[in-house]
Amino acid sequence: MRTTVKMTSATRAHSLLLLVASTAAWGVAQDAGQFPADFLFGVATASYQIEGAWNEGGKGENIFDHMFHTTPNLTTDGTNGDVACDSYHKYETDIELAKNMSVDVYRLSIAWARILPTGDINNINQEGIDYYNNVIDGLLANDIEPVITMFHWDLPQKLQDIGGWPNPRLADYFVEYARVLYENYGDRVKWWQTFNEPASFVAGYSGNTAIAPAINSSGVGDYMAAYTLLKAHAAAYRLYDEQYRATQQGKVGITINVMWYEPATDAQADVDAAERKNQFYAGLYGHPIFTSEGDYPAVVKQRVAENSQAEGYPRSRLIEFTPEEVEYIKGTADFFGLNHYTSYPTTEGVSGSNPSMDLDAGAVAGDYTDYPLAASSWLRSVPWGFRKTLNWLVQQYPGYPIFVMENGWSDTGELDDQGRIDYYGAYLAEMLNAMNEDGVPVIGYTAWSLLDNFEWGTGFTTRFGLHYVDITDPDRKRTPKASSRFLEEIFRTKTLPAKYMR
Ligand code: GBH
Repeated sequence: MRTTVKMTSATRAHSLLLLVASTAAWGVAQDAGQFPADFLFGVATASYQIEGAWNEGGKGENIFDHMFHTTPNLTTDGTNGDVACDSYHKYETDIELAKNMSVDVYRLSIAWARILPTGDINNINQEGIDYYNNVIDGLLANDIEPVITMFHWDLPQKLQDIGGWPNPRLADYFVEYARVLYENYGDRVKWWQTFNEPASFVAGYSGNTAIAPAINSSGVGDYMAAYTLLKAHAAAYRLYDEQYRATQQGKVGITINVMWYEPATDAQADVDAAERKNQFYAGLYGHPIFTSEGDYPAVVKQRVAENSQAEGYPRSRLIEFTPEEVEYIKGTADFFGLNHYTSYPTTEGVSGSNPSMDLDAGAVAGDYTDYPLAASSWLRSVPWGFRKTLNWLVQQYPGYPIFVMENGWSDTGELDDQGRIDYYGAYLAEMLNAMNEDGVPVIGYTAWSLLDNFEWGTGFTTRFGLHYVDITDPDRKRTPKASSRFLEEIFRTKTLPAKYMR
């Protein structure tokens, strides 16, 4: 029995009600897990992975269109996002599916090249503006609040032609794009994230062949991209703060992926290596924004500078911030958007090419082979790592509410997806433990993903959906999986069944 649950008197009455509900549903009322009444539950998607219609409605070419059209068979099954789930045409169906899951919020991303086909505001595509107006209005008409990601990796190709994110001028383009979004949607959209998973898309410059633009400038271009996106993020936040917050009264954050790197042994060298890995992977983006001192983590600055010097570079491969830039970026978020999937046992050692972020981190991530493996080779169910991640974030970045923007499990498309149910049950339990026992301020959670969508490297061979999508059907028929029913009940009752509590 849990006795340490913190409860305000305001939530007590509501919780009592839910206790009654959970008694009826599961029998063991006292052990069910309780979310706050105002907790935001929902599902998440991303434009390139669901929309399709790659050349319809006035949309410009983006870097994934370009990469997949010029380099065939990059994905495991040879698919790409040309049609994906066809959500461009089927958004009303998708809203209905979300509605059927009793969500409070729906997280989607906007395709920059649908709004600005060539990336700049000299050419604004009204059809693109209208499309997202329809989606946003459709959500609101169903009492679902939109949570919007401005950038989930699908950069307009024209901006890649001038160098992409390593070009610091991209920050100027991004802030103009953000302005168009605030102007057109800010009256109705109250939750904004600038970027989804910086660490994942700067990998497009680290030689990762499945993430566009698939440029190999490892240990150089990826740090440049990180520098630019941090300035772009800060500029978009400050624009909102200065010109829109007073009237629109929304929140602006950024979503950072934090895989958990756990020391493989008690040896100090491994403890230090795991912490370094967390700092190189998550801290590189979190530290400049969410700490009171700002700037990149000291260990990152020091190691990249030392390695660069040893390698004969005339300067650090990390583009260092001026004191003015440190101040400019510091504090530019209203919440911490978190994507969390899994954990890795970590030891001190050498990994990665020379030069690379991995080599700079000086850590080796292993594999928890005793834990359940998803269809994705990188994903195991290690629930306790979620609780550790949440506690680490509070300790590193005190004072920021955490909105979990992605968490999910891949299989090969089973409708009776018990593996996904087990994953969600266990991860939600650890999130509740972090909230109720450790006092971590988690305010929302959107599950990845509403649909079996196009997965970046593995196409449709690994499926994260709460709904099955038949990609051989021109109509892309959607079928609810058992997990969608499982989460629906949790979302509606804001209660986690007792049997999942741990
Ligand atoms: C998220 O990335 C993305 O935001 C989302 O678009 C995606 O669909 C979802 O997760 C599921 O993958 O292939 O061994 O080189 C999660 C973080 C980082 C996980 C890159 C996969 C590649 C590992 N991803 N990583 S590997």
